[in-house]
Order: sequence, then structure tokens, then C-alpha cells
Amino acid sequence: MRESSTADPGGEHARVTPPKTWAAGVPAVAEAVRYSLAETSPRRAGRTLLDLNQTKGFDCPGCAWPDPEPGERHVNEYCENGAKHTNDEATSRRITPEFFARHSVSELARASDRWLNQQGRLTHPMVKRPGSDHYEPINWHDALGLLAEELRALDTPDEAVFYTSGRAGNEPAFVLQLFARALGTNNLPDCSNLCHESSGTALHQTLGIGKGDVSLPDLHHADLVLTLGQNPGSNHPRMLSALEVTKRRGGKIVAVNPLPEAGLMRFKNPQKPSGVIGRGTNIADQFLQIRLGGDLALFQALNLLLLEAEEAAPGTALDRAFIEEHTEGFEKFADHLRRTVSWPEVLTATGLDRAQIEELRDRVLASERTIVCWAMGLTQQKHAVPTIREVVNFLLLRGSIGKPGTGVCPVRGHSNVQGDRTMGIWEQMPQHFLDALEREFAFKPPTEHGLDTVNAIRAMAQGRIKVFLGLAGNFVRATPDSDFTADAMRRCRLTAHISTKLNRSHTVCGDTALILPTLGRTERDCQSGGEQFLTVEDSMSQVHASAGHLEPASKHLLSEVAILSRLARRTLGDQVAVPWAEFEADYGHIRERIARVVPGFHNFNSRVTKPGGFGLPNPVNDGVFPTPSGKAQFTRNDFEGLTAPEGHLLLQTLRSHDQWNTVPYTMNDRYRGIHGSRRVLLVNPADLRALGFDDGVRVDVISVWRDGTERRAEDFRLVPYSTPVGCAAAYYPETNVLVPLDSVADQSNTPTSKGIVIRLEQRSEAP
Ligand SMILES: Nc1nc2c(c(=O)[nH]1)N[C@H]1C(S)=C(S)[C@@H](COP(=O)(O)OP(=O)(O)OC[C@H]3O[C@@H](n4cnc5c(=O)[nH]c(N)nc54)[C@H](O)[C@@H]3O)O[C@H]1N2
Ligand SMILES: Nc1nc2c(c(=O)[nH]1)N[C@H]1C(S)=C(S)[C@@H](COP(=O)(O)OP(=O)(O)OC[C@H]3O[C@@H](n4cnc5c(=O)[nH]c(N)nc54)[C@H](O)[C@@H]3O)O[C@H]1N2
Ligand code: SF4
Ligand SMILES: [Mo]
Repeated sequence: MRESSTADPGGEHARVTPPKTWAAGVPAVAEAVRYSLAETSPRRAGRTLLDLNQTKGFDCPGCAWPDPEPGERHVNEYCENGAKHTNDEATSRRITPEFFARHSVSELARASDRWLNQQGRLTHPMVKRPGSDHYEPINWHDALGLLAEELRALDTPDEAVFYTSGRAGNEPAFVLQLFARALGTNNLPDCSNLCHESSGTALHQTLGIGKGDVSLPDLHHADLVLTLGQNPGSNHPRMLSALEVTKRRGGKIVAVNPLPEAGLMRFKNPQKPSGVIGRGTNIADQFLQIRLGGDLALFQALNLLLLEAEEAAPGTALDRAFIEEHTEGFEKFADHLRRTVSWPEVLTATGLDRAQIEELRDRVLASERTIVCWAMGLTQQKHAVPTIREVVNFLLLRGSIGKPGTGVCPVRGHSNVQGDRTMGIWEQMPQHFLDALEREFAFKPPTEHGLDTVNAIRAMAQGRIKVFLGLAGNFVRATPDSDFTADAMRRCRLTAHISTKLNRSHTVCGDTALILPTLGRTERDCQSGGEQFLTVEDSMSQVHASAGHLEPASKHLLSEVAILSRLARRTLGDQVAVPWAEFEADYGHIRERIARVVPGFHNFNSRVTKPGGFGLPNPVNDGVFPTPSGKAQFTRNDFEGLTAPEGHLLLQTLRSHDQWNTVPYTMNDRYRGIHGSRRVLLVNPADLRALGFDDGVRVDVISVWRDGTERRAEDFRLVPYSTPVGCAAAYYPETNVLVPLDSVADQSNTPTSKGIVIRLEQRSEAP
């Protein structure tokens, strides 16, 4: 292995072209085909894509965007990135035991995330023993025996941590949380802790349920859709098809974002002739180029303008009847806003003009049915929870919730991240869920809350965690403070990962490490009870089946359910009355139990066989707010903006068009005009001038935390870009090293991936 082949190109290789002003179209189709054929044969790629998002096929392993009704699906019901994610899994490349004999663990730990992923699918269970620097093959019996023995040897079950990433289906997720709780711990951190936790927290507090209440038909029928802090052109591409329908029916779209993302501007639908040869559809009717962290100020100002409009012309701006009947706290909230909102502060925090905010108010007043969608631009902020609560205040003022064409729409990331939560993957599941588990399985689940992701890292660093098991995901790259987190992970006695592909977390490991290779979404899953399918829940609470049809990447793979059921049996013996072997043989047995434990899943096995599946009820849509008082809550949120000291910038860390979370597929970000390297920092030209840097200069990026500590990410090429003054952007996970572990959102404990104070240092060596 030549070192140069395993490292990503540095900042000097970045080539910059003007950013695109539209998304998708023919180039998207071409890219999907190019990437797919680089991974696998035309026949295999074609077979896989025809199955993608079809009722008898598998659910896209990409994002959680919902599918249209069965009768309304295209033959090609996927986007460019869905095709890439799928073929990244369906790749023909394989990692065999010889690979691990050739490459030591320390060598692999230095290889880039992209290179590790490119080596192909994992094929054999592997173990790294204490003192060794190589993984070697191990059979399943011994691998699971080793893990079970370590778990049984713990002083307390709380010395184990079970991490889940949102690609895992409902059945494995249910089995994992059942196993952890039967063992005696709630240490069930997940990628949601890094993602939409702030949404869940804010929605629970205000509406009584942590999920969105919007469906695809709602989106189609809205008069006004606000999309805040999200880049759908890259991260939820089929959302653009839905917004196209909204626009065709006369709905308006407002985008709030520091960056003029191509997909928010114009969309050329590759499924339609007009999208192939025409101009496509303009998406945003109004684009508010907001400063990082300015959304709380924006919504407070907007809400104040609505209160004032109502005072000027009673009965025109607020839905008085709705507020009266369904909400609590309106007067205190209104009074608080009137006393605290200061326009100079709003304009500084948002970077917008008052006229722009007044235009938004007018658009709102012209809309009967309003929906707000959001993603990481809102949730990964210090003030994420108050910001989302203020968004809810806005919708409550207008009565735009729980009715057709209205509501809250947190746009989820991983394809089953919402379902995993529904199944009990959460370190703080409510008591009624734990009681239901107890009734069903006759053991007492622990009631003390477990560790979330950030707290799990702290506990590892303190030597309090002996065993780490990851169900999918890439823990050391997804989490903040990369160097600190890697050291923490290395303090574990045993780290084990149930994975489809190689990633950094396999190489930054405990004394003993296990790779437990598993089937992916695209593959056939045969058990003693016959061919199995899994189920997933999308971002709009629709639950449906997913069944792959490809031959498994290796005959040594076990399904996630098989691995977890066997591990549970080996660890717990007959300590609890759970039929683990039956679960493995036929996943229908797991669904029977889910039906009795999880609300909304009655007759699960029969209802899920219907094409397209079934929707979970959301009480908000029946006018019921499951808060303690039964009413939706207006909240008072203190005004706070994000600021950086003189000579510093605020950094957001985000995704390129060509990556799946911690895994870059290529070095390009087509829509933003970045090619050849990911080590770029997008900065406003005025900031470059003020800081005395020229376009193209290479810098180290240094984050400055409030306790005086600094963290450094080396070698970034400066790129002048359209972003508000004082706000910079760079890619995740290369910049995770800059995010201090203690820098988290208030209440939700989510790392602040979108608001880091940085300074720049020109690199001294010649380029
Ligand atoms: N192709 C692809 N698709 C994906 C993923 C992927 O990695 N690749 N990841 C999946 C996952 S797990 C998730 S969670 C989603 C993430 O989907 P997104 O949330 O779209 O992901 P990010 O790239 O983090 O983009 C954040 C967006 O928020 C904006 N933003 C940043 N700060 C602020 C702010 O203060 N205010 C406002 N209003 N906007 C702000 C950024 O400019 C950017 O457009 O995507 C999912 N889909
Ligand atoms: N700085 C910064 N950090 C962030 C973010 C950010 O915007 N900025 N975003 C955060 C967000 S929103 C999220 S969701 C997290 C993502 O964090 P994770 O979910 O932990 O990371 P992924 O990169 O999605 O995990 C990829 C790995 O999952 C495994 N995998 C893929 N498919 C399967 C499967 O079917 N089964 C199994 N068992 N394994 C599979 C593969 O081995 C692959 O290498 O990162 C977070 N971290
Ligand atoms: S929008 Fe998301 S779920 Fe749909 S095909 Fe694209 S990546 Fe897959
Ligand atoms: Mo996410």
C-alpha cells in the first residue's frame, strides 16, 4: 500500500469553479450512472436500482425522505444520491482476511475515510487481539462468545455502551434495545443525539410529541413552505420533486440559509422532459441569506411583526380561535416578545434588512396553510432548542398546525433514524415504554437514564466504559473533538462494530476489537424460517417493508438481527424470557412483540404487507396535544445570537454533494463548484480582505473555545464564496477535530457542528 494512495488530496489540489444555480437535471443522471458503474457491473447496478423504493423492493439506504403513494411512484423512484448510496453498498469490491494481513491497524488508522470505504464490503468476522496490530479471522461462534464473555465480566452493565446509527431497520433496533435493557443498561446513544435531538426536545416541550406532523400531500397543498437550514438538493433530493408540486399548485417557498444552495434556487426534474431541456422550476420565491445562528432572532422578529399586525387590524394576523382552544401561555409569550425584541439586535444577528423580514411577514399573512421544514442548520446550534420552540410559536400564532397543508416538518437524515427511536433506541425512553417492555418480557428494565453520545465519550475518556458495541455508523468520525474522542475510544477494553463497510472506527479501537460484517439493505436475508424482510419508518411516520434481492456480499455474513439475537442468547442464557432463537428464525416474531410494546403498531405483521405500509398516528393531526395539560405550549425564549470576537469567524461544518455522512465518495462538490479536494474553507470575500488573505491562500483553521483551549485542522484552501460576512463553511468530518466536546446545544446536548469560533493562520511552508 503506497501512502499516497490512502491519503486524500490536500488543499493545494482544490480547483474552484462558479457555484451552480440549479440542481439535478441531466448531470445528476450522468453522475449516478458513473458512480454506480465504477462500483459494480451494469447488470447488478440495473437490477438494484429497479428495486429501489419500490413496494416489493428495498428502502433507499440514503435519507429518510418518504416515498409517494404506491400508485404514484416512478419506475426510477430515486435521486442521484440514492443511486450512489445504494451502489456504494452493492459494490462488487470485497475486503477479505488477506487485506487485513497486508495492512496493519495502525496503517489503516492513517488512511482516509474515503479510501477505507472504497476497499469494498467486509466479508469475514475479524478480531484484533490485545497487543496485536492486525485483524485476523475469527468464526462467528468465537467472536460472539468473546463479546458475550466481556459483557458478562463487567462490574455493572453500565460499563457497556450500545451505539446505533439510523440505517438499522426496526427489527434489529428493537432487538438491540431489548438486549441492552435485559442486560441492565439504558446506555443507548445514537446518531440522533448528533442530529435531530434538538427537534425532538423542542417539539416534546411544545407539542407533546417529538415528531413532525406533515405528510407529502400536506406539503403539496401548502400555500407557503419555509425551509430553514437544509440543503435538499444534496441531502434530500426528492424533496425537490415535492416542492415542485407545491409550486405548480401555486404555493410559495422561502429558503433561509447562509448559503445560496443550488437546490434551493432552481430544480430541473430529471424525470420530466421540461427538466431535461427546459429551465426547470424556480424553488425559492424569497431567499433570506441569514447569519449562522440568526434564526431565533428572525422568528422572534417575525412573531413580533405578526402581533403588531394583529393589533393594527384585529382578526387578520392571528388565529385567535385556535390559540384560545388549543394553546397555553400566549399572553406571557406575547408580552415577553414585546419587551425583549430589539430591532438593532435582530438585524445584527440575522444580517438581514428589516424590509426582508417584513416581506416574509407579508408572505405569511397571505398564506392560509404554512409548513416549516428544517434540518441541521437549526438543530446543531447552541440555541437550537429555543430556536425550534420559536418556530413552533410562529405556527401556533397562525393556527398552522394539525390541519391539512400545515405543520412542523423536521426533515430526518438517516433512512430509519426516526424508526430506531420509535423502537426504543434512546438513552431516556419514557416510563410507559419501559413498563410495556416489563409487561411483555417479564423483566425489570433499568429506569435510570443512560448515556447519550457526548456523555458516552466523556465516560470512555474517564475509563468508565469497558465495552463499546456499534450497530452501524462510524462513531469516532461522526462525533466531535476527533482527537479526544479517538483517545477515549482507545481506552475501552473491547470495541465491536456491526458493519457493512470498513471505516475509521474499526481502526481506532480498544485492546480487543471485533468487526462483525453484516447484510445490507440491498441483499437477500434468508433465515431458517424463510426469506425475511425488515421494516423502516420514514421522516413522515410512514412504516413500510424493505426487502433486498441481491446475493449477499459474502456467505459469511450474518444479518443484524442474527448477530444481536445470538449475542443476547450467549450473554444472558435463559436469564430473561425472550425467544431470541425464534426472533432470528422469523422476524415476524419480533414484529409481534413490537405490536404489543410500541403504540401504533397493532396488527403490525398484517398491516405492513400492504404496499406502501401504514402511517403512525400523530395526535396533533387530531387536534390533540399530548402535553401534560393537553394544550400546545407557547414558550418564552431568551434572545441570543452567535458572535465571534474581532479577527475571528463562525464556522459551520456541512456535507458536500458527494458524501454519505462520514464517508466522502469523491473529492468534489459539484453544486458549490469545488473539485479535487475537500480541504477548502468557504469565506465571504469581504472577510478575506479584512483578514488580509488572498483567494487561494492555504491556512490552518484553529478553533478557540471559551476555556482558552485551541484545536487545529491543517491545510485548507481559502475559497471566496457567497456566505454572510463573518460566517465560514467547511466539510464534515475533516473539521470535527475543531468542535470541542463541551460545545453543545443547550438542553439537547447535541454538538454545535454549525457554530464554532475560528481563526486562521497562513501556512508558512511553500505550497
Ligand atoms: N447525500 C447525502 N444525503 C444525506 C446525508 C449525507 O451525508 N449525504 N446525510 C443525511 C443526514 S444523517 C442528515 S442529518 C441530513 C442533513 O441534511 P442537511 O441539514 O441539509 O445537512 P448539512 O450539510 O449539514 O447542511 C446544513 C444546511 O444548513 C445551513 N445552515 C448552517 N447553519 C445555519 C444557520 O445558522 N441557519 C440556517 N437557516 N441555515 C444554516 C447550511 O448552509 C446548509 O445548507 O442529510 C441526510 N442526507
Ligand atoms: N461536524 C459534524 N459532525 C456531524 C454532523 C455534521 O453536520 N457536522 N452530522 C451528524 C449527523 S446529522 C449524523 S446522523 C452523524 C452520522 O453518524 P453515523 O451514523 O455514525 O455515521 P455514518 O457515516 O452514517 O456511518 C457509516 C457507516 O455505517 C455502516 N453501515 C452502512 N450501512 C449499514 C447497514 O446497513 N448495516 C450496518 N450494520 N452498518 C451499515 C458502514 O460501515 C459505514 O461505514 O454524524 C454527525 N456528525
Ligand atoms: S431522496 Fe433520499 S430516500 Fe429518496 S432516493 Fe434520494 S437519498 Fe434515497
Ligand atoms: Mo443525521
